[in-house]
Amino acid sequence: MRHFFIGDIHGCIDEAIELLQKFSPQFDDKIFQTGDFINKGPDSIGALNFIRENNIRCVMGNHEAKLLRILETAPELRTEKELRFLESVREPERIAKIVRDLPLWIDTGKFLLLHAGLEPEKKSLAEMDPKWILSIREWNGKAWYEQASIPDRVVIFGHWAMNGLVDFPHAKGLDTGCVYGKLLTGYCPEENRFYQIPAHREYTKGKGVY
Ligand SMILES: [Mn+2]
Repeated sequence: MRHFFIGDIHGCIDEAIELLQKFSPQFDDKIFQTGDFINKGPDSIGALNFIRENNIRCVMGNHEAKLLRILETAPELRTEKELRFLESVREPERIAKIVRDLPLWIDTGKFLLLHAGLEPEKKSLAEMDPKWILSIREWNGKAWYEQASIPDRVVIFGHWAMNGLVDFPHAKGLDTGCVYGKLLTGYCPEENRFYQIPAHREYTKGKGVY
């Protein structure tokens, strides 16, 4: 049995399919994804179907959380930007039904999967503010993973495309900016191997906001 962790897909379905083909899953392999499989890129619905068809276990990303937040807002109070978000994911209600149940983290006993990272200065995940689990990059000007870890766990995360691949014994960062025309990354700990697929194109401009 192997574990395979896929980074932030953001609707880049062609690259996601290629990445999984490259890994070539066997029946007893367990596949996971770091969240943010929707929005920004070309095909959020395709990404949702990909996740479901391949029994991929995901955590909540900030973009899934944002979708739920917008849908909870009364329609007349939604901003232009929020309306564009709903339009771009095409079937927001259908996606919401699935992402509503996504956990903030998945703990396998060896690996701890979450979207962005750990809130430093907190002893356990339960004490951490979900806001940070979904969105942290730096804390006091330094990367969170230089200041936080969980004993006996490798933390697997995404979210920080601008920072790129992170490869420390206690933390692996898998968002390598596929939607920004860079790479889609997967990680298999049993093989100690990162799998990567180059983006077919630049789907959206970074604008410094990743
Ligand atoms: Mn994110």
